[in-house]
Amino acid sequence: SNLTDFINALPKAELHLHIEGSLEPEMMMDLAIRNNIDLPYKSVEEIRTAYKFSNLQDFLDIYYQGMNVLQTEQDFYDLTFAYLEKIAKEGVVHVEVFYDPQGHTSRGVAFSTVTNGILRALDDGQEKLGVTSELIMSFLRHLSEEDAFATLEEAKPWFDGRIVAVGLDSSEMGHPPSKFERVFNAARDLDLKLVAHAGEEGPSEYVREAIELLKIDRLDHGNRTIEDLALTRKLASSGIAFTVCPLSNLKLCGVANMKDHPLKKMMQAGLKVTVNSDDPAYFGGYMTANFLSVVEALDLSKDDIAVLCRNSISGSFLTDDEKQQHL
Ligand code: ES4
Ligand code: ZN
Repeated sequence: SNLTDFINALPKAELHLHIEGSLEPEMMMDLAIRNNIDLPYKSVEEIRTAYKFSNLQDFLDIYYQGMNVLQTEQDFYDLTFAYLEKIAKEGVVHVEVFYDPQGHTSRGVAFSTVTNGILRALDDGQEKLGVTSELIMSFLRHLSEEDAFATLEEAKPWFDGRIVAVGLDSSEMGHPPSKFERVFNAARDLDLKLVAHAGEEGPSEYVREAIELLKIDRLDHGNRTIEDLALTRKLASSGIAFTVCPLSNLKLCGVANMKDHPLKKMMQAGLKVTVNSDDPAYFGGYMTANFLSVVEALDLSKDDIAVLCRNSISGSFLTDDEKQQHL
């Protein structure tokens, strides 16, 4: 349609994408066969039927199960390149990809296998599709600080510009940002950029901790920030970018209806909001679908859409010169 074409035509960056969450049921079945992995599903339809979640943990259980089919460097390459092919058609010119190394090393797949497979696809994506990219390593917050430190240590050979940032994801409730203050200090000392999921299910207090204790450069989700007016004002004036994921919030029951989504209120409060897909294979859509979902439910204007796209470029970790090329 006209609106889809308008969205696709605007240059934009995806800043919140878990590459393991781009594993489509078809590829899951193919890789299960290729790697001789037992799946608790007999068909693609059965997989899709299992994707009914009532909260974040429901989803994470299925997501960690699904990633078991990823075994070889080629699997990580295929996963990543398939994602890049999809978003190249949606006007995404740059992506900052998250991955969860602990979700793989804990089941015996080497850090180097995972990382090198993803990076080889990102290189090919730049060369063959013209999509630039950066890689962000996320710590699983349900695991220990010690485990995160060990992962940081193992990643050091890739801190020469291949892994540019660390993030914090997985089960939010009961695992506040404060648990990782020392790990984030160590990552900052290594000149890495810092991001963290906060205020997805957790309270605005977790957002405050991510800002004040972890001193993050960008906030993932942050939906519940606006429950704290003083914090909202502070983050509006700081200009930190928020990576909001509308279809994710709907599928994980953060909002009962897309009309209840806080994105427009966040924009009106002066926050630098961006639109992202989170785990597109699980939540029902890639970038354009996420834009359409909020544009329709919240009656956003074409100007609003253009602002969201510009925010994604300015909120990225590209250099000022690189940003200028897209703005
Ligand atoms: C995630 Cl939606 C979401 N929230 C937290 N952690 C995650 N890992 C992958 N998707
Ligand atoms: Zn996420």
